[in-house]
Amino acid sequence: MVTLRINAERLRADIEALASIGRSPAGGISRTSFGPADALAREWYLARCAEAGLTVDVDGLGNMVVRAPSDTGRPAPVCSGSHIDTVPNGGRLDGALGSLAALEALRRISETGIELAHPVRALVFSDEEGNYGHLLGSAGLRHGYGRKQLEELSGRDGDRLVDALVAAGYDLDEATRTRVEAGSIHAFVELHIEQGPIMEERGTEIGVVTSIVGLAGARVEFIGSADHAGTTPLTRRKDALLAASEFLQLLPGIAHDISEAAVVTCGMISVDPASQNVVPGVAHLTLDFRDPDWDRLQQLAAAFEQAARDVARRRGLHASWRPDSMVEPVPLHPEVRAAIAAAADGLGLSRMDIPSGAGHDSQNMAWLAPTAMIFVPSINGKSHCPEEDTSWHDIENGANALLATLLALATEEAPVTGPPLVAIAG
Ligand code: HGY
Ligand code: MN
Ligand code: MN
Repeated sequence: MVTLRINAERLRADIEALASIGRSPAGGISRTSFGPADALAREWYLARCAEAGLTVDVDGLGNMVVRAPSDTGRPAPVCSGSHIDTVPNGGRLDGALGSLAALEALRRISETGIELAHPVRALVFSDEEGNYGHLLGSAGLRHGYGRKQLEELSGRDGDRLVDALVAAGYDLDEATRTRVEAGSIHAFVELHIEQGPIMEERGTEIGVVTSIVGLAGARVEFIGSADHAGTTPLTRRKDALLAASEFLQLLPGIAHDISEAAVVTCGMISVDPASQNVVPGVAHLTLDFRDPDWDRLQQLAAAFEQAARDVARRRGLHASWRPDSMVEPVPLHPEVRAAIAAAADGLGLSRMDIPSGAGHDSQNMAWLAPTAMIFVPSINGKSHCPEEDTSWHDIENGANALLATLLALATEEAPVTGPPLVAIAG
């Protein structure tokens, strides 16, 4: 058995350095994919890789794949990684931890020159936070995007993905060629913060993630009539915001009737025109909804759309519903989970099985390679906000569990014989 530990000081310095890029005045970190802070973070990351003598390939969607110069890709590599983009005013660990721990693991492996049966690679996926599309970079690796599909994707600010890609120096033809064949990766492991309160409440050091929730969303518009706020009687208005408000109040009840595990969120709302003295003519909403069950996720989508149409009709307005592409819930791979559990046990760390209510790139990687995830506790369960944090002790434990898992997979001490998800699900 190969025993190796990460360099905790170096990992901490990296986490702190990356956290200084994209600091927002509101106290958190804003590194929207393909924006200026994301570009600086990528530059910083590439410099860390160069400093360590590692080679980086960047694909047409900006996914970064890091390898030792001796790695020819044969036999198939064991990969690990996460993302360095953030939500607006987010925390310093969501994605950053798994990206930097994977780099640290690869650095330790390459500086010690351990003999492995499979090379180890570190990955950083683009736009995991879905400014332009749920788990954009890993979705590209999984199924590829055609030019028309890329052209249809737009971000929170209404900007088009293709314009953002071109402005950031990417080639759109290359973007459409981004794809990985199922089976070309031996195994994939992602370290991530839990982003919820359960591990901390139980005092558990390592989470062995069993499954990842299904993700869906939509852009909804209520189209009424803009009118004078002083002269239009309340009975004669077609107020788009009031319709939106009635619709939003219905959503938790609809969700609960379909599934006790479902969650639904409206995180963005805007009206048009936006003026204190004008009745809103149009209200634009974004919805995010999730469920661990694929059929129920589709039922939720149908029920929410119907509710929007019913509210609009009752009030004499129109509703439009533009669905995001849905991401299926996935079970994680039993053999990779077993490798994580054995690594935690070998390090003397307490562990528990835990499902993920957050989305992750592993959700796409599971279709390409046997995949599993490691969680570490989140302080007060906070995430997607500036308070997001994990103790340095838990970070070190998680990174060591990741390194031990990667080594066990890469030396074949932990055999992975099972197929990726496509065959399990089939
Ligand atoms: O939204 C999510 O679950 C993830 O953090 N992208
Ligand atoms: Mn996130
Ligand atoms: Mn994340």
